[in-house]
Amino acid sequence: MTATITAFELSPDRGQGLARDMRVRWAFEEVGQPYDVRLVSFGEMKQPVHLALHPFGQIPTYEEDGLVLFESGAIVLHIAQRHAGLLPAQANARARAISWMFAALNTVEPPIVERSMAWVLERDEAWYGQRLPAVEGRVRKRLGELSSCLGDADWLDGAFSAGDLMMVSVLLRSKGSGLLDEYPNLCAYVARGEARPAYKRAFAAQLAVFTAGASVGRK
Ligand code: GTB
Repeated sequence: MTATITAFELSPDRGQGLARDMRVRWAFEEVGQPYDVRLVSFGEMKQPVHLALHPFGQIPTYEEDGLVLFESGAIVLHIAQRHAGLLPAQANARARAISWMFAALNTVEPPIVERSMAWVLERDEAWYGQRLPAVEGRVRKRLGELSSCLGDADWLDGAFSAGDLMMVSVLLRSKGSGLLDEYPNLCAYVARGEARPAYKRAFAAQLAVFTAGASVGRK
């Protein structure tokens, strides 16, 4: 049975691949599995039908054969565990790849999201300029540590894995702030992720949603 995921009917990023369905699409493409997408509006996400799938009324969700999942990390892990291509076969290497997934979501993503939410919600506040250095300092701390750990390796732990998929997805969100540019090896790492054919297919698919919406008059 083909899995169905949910995505924004109208993504605020205008199809730049920053919403969290992108990482799930990328995972499906890496393992060569088809998937269906059901688009939801902001209003629909808060209605009982969607809340039955996602307790917080968000995207993405995943449905397949009676199984319903939410949280992009859990969904990508599920895909990676069910299909070859995103997790090493060797047990310790597999556990390390999963550690990198959690590191991306639990350690690196929070300060990046905090920086991005500060820009979206607080940039007109008088105190924004005073707060920003501390917020950016927290992003720099994590990017600096990650940069040291990656060094000149292509991927975080040997071959490309779900850990890299998640880390690149998270880092992409910091691209617009300019902070990523301070770490050339991380920029190159993200570029390697974006150059993967599976990433390109996933990006094109989510961009097509925005393009189709624009052509029928949505803004
Ligand atoms: N921890 C959850 C996960 O990883 O799945 C977080 C899910 C989440 O934040 N979903 C967001 C959502 O549904 C969309 S991705 N928001 C609607 C709501 O909460 O009501 C977050 C996102 C949105 C937009 C951009 N952007 O425009 O750049 C980037 C990321």
